Amino acid sequence: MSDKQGVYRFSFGPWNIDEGADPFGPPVRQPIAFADKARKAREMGFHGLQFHDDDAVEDPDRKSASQIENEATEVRKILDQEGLVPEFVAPRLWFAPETIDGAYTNNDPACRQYAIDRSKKAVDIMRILGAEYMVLWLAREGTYIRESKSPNEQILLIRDAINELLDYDKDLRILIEPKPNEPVDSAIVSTAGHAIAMGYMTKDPARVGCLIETAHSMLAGLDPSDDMGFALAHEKLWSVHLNDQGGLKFDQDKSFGSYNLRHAFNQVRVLDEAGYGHNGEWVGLDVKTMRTQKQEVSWKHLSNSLKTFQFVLEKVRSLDKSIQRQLIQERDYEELDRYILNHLMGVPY
Ligand code: 3MF
Ligand code: MG
Repeated sequence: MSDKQGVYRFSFGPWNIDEGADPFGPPVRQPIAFADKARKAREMGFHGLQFHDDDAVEDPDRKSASQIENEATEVRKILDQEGLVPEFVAPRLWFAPETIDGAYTNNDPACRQYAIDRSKKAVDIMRILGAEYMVLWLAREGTYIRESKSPNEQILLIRDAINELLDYDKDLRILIEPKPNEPVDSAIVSTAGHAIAMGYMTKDPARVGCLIETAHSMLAGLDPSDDMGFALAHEKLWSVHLNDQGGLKFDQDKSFGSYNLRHAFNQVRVLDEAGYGHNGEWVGLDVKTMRTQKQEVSWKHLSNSLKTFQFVLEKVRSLDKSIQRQLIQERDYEELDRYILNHLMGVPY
């Protein structure tokens, strides 16, 4: 093992074990208590959990500071009991009536103020939990019709909102999680490039990084391993959401590698070769329970994703670099393709 090969820390969010409701049908499973999800996380070998603000404190809009403190402290106790670390807190800026037409980019200044106030509450929750950073998935920053907002202004409004949060907590680190569409038709911060450029526009770029999600890159028509590489080159890849996606459809959040093993291999290859994880960067999952899954086995997508990561990691590390180098030198990329496929299929080369 070279000194670039670290030990990974894995996380997922409580929303990743869900009740199976979709736009066409109701829940098909009973809710599972947070404490049970946390216990299951530890049993499956995860090291931490991800949070939305309201995964830790239900409906924070209606809670006083002391109620928030009490509820978040209870969650922290459960994490401590299970030996789990809270990775991040993300403000849920897409559910309240104030965010119908966007959060930081809403055309109504009162709604924009709501979004900032809610984000500050999320920072407070993050501090009580002891989470490492804030993730901003800018779910409703964008448009359904182009004429409803100015793209230029939207970017400046997001910059101003991030600046206000950076001022609110001088140690705050923010990771932007880009996604090109869904729920809005056209998101304004839609790719890794947008997210990183957004960070450079803020008053303290050193505290703004990004989180790349496999499915989000694919929905933008891009290769997730290239997006990860782009962010790594900028030293901005501070977390990932691994999952899978069967092409350009709705955001499926399938188990890691379940559609395209070679995609999975290349994501892990890019991460591992760059020494990702060495500074504590998390390998986060963002995977959805299949609606067909029964209650008692509604976490298998998580354990499967973890197993696939470990399997693919072994493939990455056992790749014969001298064969790869030689084929690159000879520019025999058909043969390189053969070698990679044989390696992935476990066929002798
Ligand atoms: C949406 C997502 C989100 C984010 C989460 C944390 C519900 O496509 O990926 O999951 O990951 O809000 O930022
Ligand atoms: Mg995600």
